[in-house]
Order: sequence, then structure tokens, then C-alpha cells
Amino acid sequence: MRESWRWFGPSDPVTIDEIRQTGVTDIVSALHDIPAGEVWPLESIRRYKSLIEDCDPGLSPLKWTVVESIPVHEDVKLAQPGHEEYVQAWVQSMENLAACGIKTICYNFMPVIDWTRTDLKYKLPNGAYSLRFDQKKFAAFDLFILKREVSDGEYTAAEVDDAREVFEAMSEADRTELTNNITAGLPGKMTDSYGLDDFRAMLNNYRDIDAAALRENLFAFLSAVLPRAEALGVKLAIHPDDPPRDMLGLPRIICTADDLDILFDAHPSPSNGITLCVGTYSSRPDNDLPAMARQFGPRIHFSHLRGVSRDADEQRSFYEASHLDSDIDMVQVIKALLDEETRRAANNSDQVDIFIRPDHGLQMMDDIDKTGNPGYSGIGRLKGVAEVRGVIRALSAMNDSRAAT
Ligand code: DNO
Repeated sequence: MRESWRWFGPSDPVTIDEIRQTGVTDIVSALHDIPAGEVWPLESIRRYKSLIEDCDPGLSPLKWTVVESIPVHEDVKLAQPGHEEYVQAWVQSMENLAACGIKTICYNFMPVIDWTRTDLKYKLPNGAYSLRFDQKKFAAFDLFILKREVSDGEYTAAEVDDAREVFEAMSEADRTELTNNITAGLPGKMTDSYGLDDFRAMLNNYRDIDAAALRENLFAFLSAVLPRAEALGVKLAIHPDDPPRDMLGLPRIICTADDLDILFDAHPSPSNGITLCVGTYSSRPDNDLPAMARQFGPRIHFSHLRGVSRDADEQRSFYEASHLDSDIDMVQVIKALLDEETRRAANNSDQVDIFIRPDHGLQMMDDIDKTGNPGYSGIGRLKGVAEVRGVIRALSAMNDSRAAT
């Protein structure tokens, strides 16, 4: 297992020297300033890599090994005329990254919105803060702020009433904050930020795109990208749609084990893989995470280890829980990933190690008064990686002693 940490670049309040202290070995990052659809120039990649990797002799080295993410331009998701140029730019960025030895690439195919939460400072009983997705608040945004024309059956009458009640109880400032959280996006997002009118226009572009059409566009993108990825030894790792279900009338197509079966039936290439984002997949109750980790083991090139706690009475609402105390059995997920690495080693696989990162962390202690990237706190993530590391070490030691007897 290779422990990694996401870094947002020189403006990230958690610095490379601080990350070094956590004991991780790998950095996950991206050239965040380059707009979707443009090539990442070789020189810029080299410069960024040296920001991460150059250090005084004697310091523990860090390596930029995972890209999260090269954004996919909306025109590619929509298969708009001329989108092939953006696909070519994506392939060129991948070639340039591979030339610098960076060969694990996370990406996603979420239309218009990337990962989405309604509350960025949700107080837990222990006083730490977490991120939360509240279905009623989201519906309040959709129905009473965005005022989208919803189709029959999208909301029940009771859900509309609940959303109205939530909306009416909100102050103007709450409404603005909710709107920004959803339309302007969260750190690391791979879509643009929009004002409300542009946001409506973007949603409207997708009115004729259902799940089948969006899948076709993803598969066309992969037909262009995978042969080059294979030739370069690059592993692609698609990130699931977060939360993993249709939203705002948009289709979302990487949400469940069935979606992944469809993806791999269409494109069996060994370069076609996934980011097992445990928190995302587990925010719906019908995803069995340890089972998915086993089923898709050979396809897992990268994993985000965190979990959520879903509301008992509304399973679509959740908050991000401590790494080992969520609704899923993190120990069993990690065990499945370690078993997969053992299998790869026995098969002399070209990539034995799975890159993992603690993903988000709580905001706690000194994090609380700092302005940082929501979800990407220093101390909260350090706690997450330390907990996960403990599980990895304990399970690995048990495997070693079993192998020795
Ligand atoms: C949230 C992340 C996402 C993810 C992109 C992947 O913290 O998991 O921002 O990086 O959706 O393309």
C-alpha cells in the first residue's frame, strides 16, 4: 500500500514540509490552474514535480505519483461538435505526465457538478466539524432557489413540503451559502464554478442526455484514451459520482457495482480502472464496500479511504465520519486491498501497490480556526491516515506471521 496525501499546490495551507511529517510517501495533485480542455505542458509538469520532490538531502523524499484529476471538458461529456480536440488535449496531458513518470490518473465523468455537500461546517458531538450532505437542504436548493422544472416523480409531495419548510427556515445568508456550495463547487472539483443563471444553462445542455447517452460518451472518450494509456503503462482510475445517484435531473453513471460491470464489459483494457472512493460509494446503502473491494480488486489503482454515517431516517443524507467509525467496515475494505496486493505480487503484476489516501478529514483542534480547503484539513487528515496506517500495519503483520507458519 502506498500512502499518499492530496496537495493543492503552493497556496495549500498544508505545506509539503508539513505533509512530510505525516509519514506518507506519495503526493496526489494536479495542475489546478490549467482550465479543462487545455494541454498540461511538459515544462509545467516538470516545474510542479520539482516543487513537490526537490528537498534538502537528509529529508524524507516525497514523490508525485498520482494525478487527481485531469478534468474532462463538459463538451466531451456532451459529445458536442469539436469535442475531439479536448480529448486529444487530455491524451497529450497524459502523455506528458507519463514522460515525467506519473502514471496513475484519477478523473471523473460527472456532468456540471463534481462532489457536492450542503454543509461545510457540521458540528459533531465531540466538537470537531465535518462535511455533510443533507437531502432536504439539497431539495430546498433545487426546488426553491434554483427553481428547476422537475419531472414527475422526482420528488414526492411530502419531500416538496419538507424542502419548503427547510427553505423557509433559512436566512438569506444561509441560502447564499448553500447556493455557493453547490454551484461554485468544492476543492479539487473538476467542473467550472457558475452563477445561478449559467448553472441553469449548463443543466439545460443536458436535457436530452440520459444515462445511456452519457455512458456512450464516456465509452467514446475511453476508446480514444485507453490504447495510449495501455501503451504508456498508465492506469486510469475513474472516481465515482459523489453523492452516487442522479441529481438535479442529471444522469450519474459511476455509482454502483453494476455501473462498474457495465464499464468493464465495454472496455476490458487493464488500464481501465477505478478510484475506490470508499466514502462516496458507501453513501448509498446498497453498495457493499468490502465486497466491491474484492470484486473489483484488479481494477483498483487508487483508493480514498474514509466513510460516512447515513441518517437513520433518510439514507440519502450523511456526514463524513471518522475513518474507522463509519457505516462501513473499513478494516475489511483494507484487508481486501491487502489481499489484492498479495495476489498481484504472486502474478508478477506491473503495479502491485495500491495508492491510498485518507481522503477528507474532520476539522479539529488547530484546524478549526484556520481557513483551509473544506475536507482537506491538516490535523483531521493526519488522524485519518494514522488510523488507517495502524490497520494496515496490524493486518500486514498478521498476514506475515500466517505466511511464516
Ligand atoms: C473530493 C474528491 C473529488 C475528486 C474528483 C475526482 O474530495 O474526491 O474532488 O477529486 O471528483 O475527479
